[in-house]
Amino acid sequence: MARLPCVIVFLIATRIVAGEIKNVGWWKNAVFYQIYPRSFQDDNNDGIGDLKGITKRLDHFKETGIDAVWLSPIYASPMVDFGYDISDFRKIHPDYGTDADFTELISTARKLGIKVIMDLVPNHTSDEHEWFQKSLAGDEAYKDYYIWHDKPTDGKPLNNWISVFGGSAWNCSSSRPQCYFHQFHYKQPDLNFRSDKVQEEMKDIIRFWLDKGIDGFRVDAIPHLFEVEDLRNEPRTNLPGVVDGEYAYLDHFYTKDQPETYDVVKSWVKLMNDYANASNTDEKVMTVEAYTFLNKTTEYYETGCQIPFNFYFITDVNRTSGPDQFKKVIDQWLTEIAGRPGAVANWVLGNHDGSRTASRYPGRGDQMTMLAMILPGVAVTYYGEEIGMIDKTDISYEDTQDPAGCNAGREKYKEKSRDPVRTPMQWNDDINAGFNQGERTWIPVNENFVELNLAAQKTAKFSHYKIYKKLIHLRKTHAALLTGKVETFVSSDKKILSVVRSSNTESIILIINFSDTETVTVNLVNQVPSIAAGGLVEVATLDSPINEGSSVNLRKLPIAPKQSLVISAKIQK
Ligand SMILES: *[C@@H]1O[C@H](CO)[C@@H](O)[C@H](O)[C@H]1NC(C)=O
Ligand SMILES: *[C@@H]1O[C@H](CO)[C@@H](O)[C@H](O)[C@H]1NC(C)=O
Ligand SMILES: *[C@@H]1O[C@H](CO)[C@@H](O)[C@H](O)[C@H]1NC(C)=O
Ligand SMILES: *[C@@H]1O[C@H](CO)[C@@H](O)[C@H](O)[C@H]1NC(C)=O
Ligand SMILES: *[C@@H]1O[C@H](CO)[C@@H](O)[C@H](O)[C@H]1NC(C)=O
Ligand SMILES: CC(=O)N[C@H]1CO[C@H](CO)[C@@H](O)[C@@H]1O
Repeated sequence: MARLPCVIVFLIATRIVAGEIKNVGWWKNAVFYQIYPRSFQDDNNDGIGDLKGITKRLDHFKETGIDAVWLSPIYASPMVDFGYDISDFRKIHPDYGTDADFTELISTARKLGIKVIMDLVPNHTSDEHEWFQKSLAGDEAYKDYYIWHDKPTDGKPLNNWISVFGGSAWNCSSSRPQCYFHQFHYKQPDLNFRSDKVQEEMKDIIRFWLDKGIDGFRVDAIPHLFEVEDLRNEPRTNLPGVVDGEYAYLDHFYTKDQPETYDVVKSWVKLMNDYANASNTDEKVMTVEAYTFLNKTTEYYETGCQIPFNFYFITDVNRTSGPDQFKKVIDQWLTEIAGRPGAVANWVLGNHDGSRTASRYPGRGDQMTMLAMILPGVAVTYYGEEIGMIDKTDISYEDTQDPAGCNAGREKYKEKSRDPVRTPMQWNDDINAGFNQGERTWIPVNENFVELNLAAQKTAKFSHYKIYKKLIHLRKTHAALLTGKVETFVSSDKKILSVVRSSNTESIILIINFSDTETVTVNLVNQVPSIAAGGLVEVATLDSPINEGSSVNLRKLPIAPKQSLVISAKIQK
């Protein structure tokens, strides 16, 4: 009898605490920031950025108004593909620190209100992973963890599938008389997601990191998760100049975008929701990297995944694109969103695989930041872009670290190496740009750090950083940007793009002059008849003749070459 009250109390307590996901939708207007851990901050002066370094720099995000950071892989790995080849999904690579360092990072971030997202690399493991070693040895429990097929007796390849890195996607092993499938490097064997055991392993890994207090995952190269079971040959693309063995030689209808992939993502999202619900934590977030057709990328919204990355500002427009092409890229995503209830847009400007925004758009980096920040939904920033860092294009072959660059050889490494976008963060004008105080850095610092650094931009009257920070402030304080509708316009002379966000009382208008040579005069009141003729300039690009804080006549607004303005205007009743 004496025990009964305890049981009752326990049940009541459970009912009160469990069963609620907190802060649902916290991410809907958030700014996400990608940290490349090797290059962010090196605390122990070994030349490589680390977790302790990131923890010490978390104030930067708080001060700037960044809501969430995602860390590129920090897991144990032989580093054949800089951490995208994982040998233990639960261990942290010693280059980056210890479990204790990670715990400290998470708890400090939580105190500051900054969310932390981790990379999840599910398509394969390293061939040094113990699962593969056991699978290779024919261990019954691990036999089906990877995609194995019998070696053809005639010595021909199993089928015509080609790996993303080139060459056959099959490796016929000597110790197990079968061949395993690898979408990427042969040292990255693909996991078999048709095995329930593999599915459970991956869920355990997700739970493992959720238990450490993280806020979600960014899932890497998701379209490659499944391939057809019957190993049909893929058809040729017949692209000119592409030879057999190159990835572009085939159309990847049978090794990409399979319907089963969406079911797996759905099961992960459900796991994260159930987890948040049971532990009464804030909503967990999933972002996916899915380079594929627009309709296949946005299909991930149907799984409950909140942020299928929108890379169209990276892949479909460039410095020569006009306002029409920008409008098309913006409108097509917004149209897809409109057809998917609950979906929120997102805009990615750069990442560790491409070229930096300020290099892709010379003199127009701030314009791109303005687009990502003024358009509705989530804005995603790659580290260093808040200060307009540019590619370091003069890294020598000897100093090259990226395997993609090294493998291309001395003649061609510059075409392939991604090192130029991975140089140390430029904090200040001290030794090694404040990245560390050591003798060396794992990859050279861009010499322009003497002028181009965060500390200098904080003290300057106008700077890339000040523009970036002001834009975040606007997003958080103006209803037009939080929940307002969006319209896009191209002027009749095809020189000006405007993005207009409106609440009931105010419009926030981004105007971009695409002309490199002449000042264009626009009449915004013609485009948005409800606004007052007097506007306030909230943000202006650096050498704009019209400064922040100026009052302007929206019926006759001159925009200098290459300049952009963000203006607020009241709606007239
Ligand atoms: C959260 O858990 C409660 C109680 O278990 C359940 O009733 C509710 O439907 C769950 N909510 C979500 C969003 O999963
Ligand atoms: C896979 O192929 C590579 C290159 O041909 C070879 O060096 C390697 O040993 C193979 N791996 C296995 C497990 O057979
Ligand atoms: C998706 O887009 C591709 C390429 O634009 C197109 O071929 C395909 O028919 C579309 N699928 C659906 C279901 O609309
Ligand atoms: C920009 O895009 C256009 C059209 O897609 C393409 O023809 C051109 O080569 C690209 N320019 C650069 C610098 O990438
Ligand atoms: C855009 O820049 C061009 C080139 O300097 C200039 O002629 C034009 O007037 C500018 N547009 C606006 C709207 O001011
Ligand atoms: C889904 C997944 O993990 N994809 C990854 C497969 O491997 C390549 C090469 O390492 C990565 O770039 C992908 O992101």
